[in-house]
Amino acid sequence: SGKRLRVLVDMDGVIADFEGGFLKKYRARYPNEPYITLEDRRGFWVSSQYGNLRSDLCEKAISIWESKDFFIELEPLPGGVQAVKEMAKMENTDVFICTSPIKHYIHCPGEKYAWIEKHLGYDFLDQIILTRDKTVVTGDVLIDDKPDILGVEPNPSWEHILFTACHNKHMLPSSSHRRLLSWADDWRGILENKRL
Ligand code: DGP
Repeated sequence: SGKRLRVLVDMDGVIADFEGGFLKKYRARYPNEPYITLEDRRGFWVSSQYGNLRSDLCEKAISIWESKDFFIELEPLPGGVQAVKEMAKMENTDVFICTSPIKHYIHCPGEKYAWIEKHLGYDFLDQIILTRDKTVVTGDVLIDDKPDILGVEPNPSWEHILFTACHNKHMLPSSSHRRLLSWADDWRGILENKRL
């Protein structure tokens, strides 16, 4: 058909290595405290799992991503930046980075813009959508590692493609989700399928 395809790509856990960046900085700041390896991560909320390990570790975990330079210093996940650049060059395709900033807003939103400029280039700053509710954003696909994407719109326009991450890889195959196992997986096939 002649219609353009709108692809929404999440940032943390999809193109930026939030989990790896968190663990590295948590261990550096709290070298004598217990931690959860990426292999043992379960559940989307890092602070919940750390709080279950020991109640005071919840706020220690939060202190990491609320710190200056946490978001700008996240490493790109393998293949993510290249895939997004490639996607953006495809015919009849509009790509947006759709990301939820944390509510401690002093550093995070600006550093997310800086990360996009650094890794995807200045022109990509036009493609950023910062929202705490992705259900009100319209699109054909949303590539996101969060298993439950909820908000005020009960029937979002996008199909949620679950991007595999350490915290969701053990989840049983869900009838409501197709998966992208990594950026080496067939994201082009998913896009071509959505164009039909
Ligand atoms: P998104 O990936 O766009 O859904 O954004 C979710 C953000 O929340 C991302 O920056 C990761 C962060 N995050 C991960 N675990 C926790 C947590 O336990 N508490 C809070 N407040 N944020 C978390």
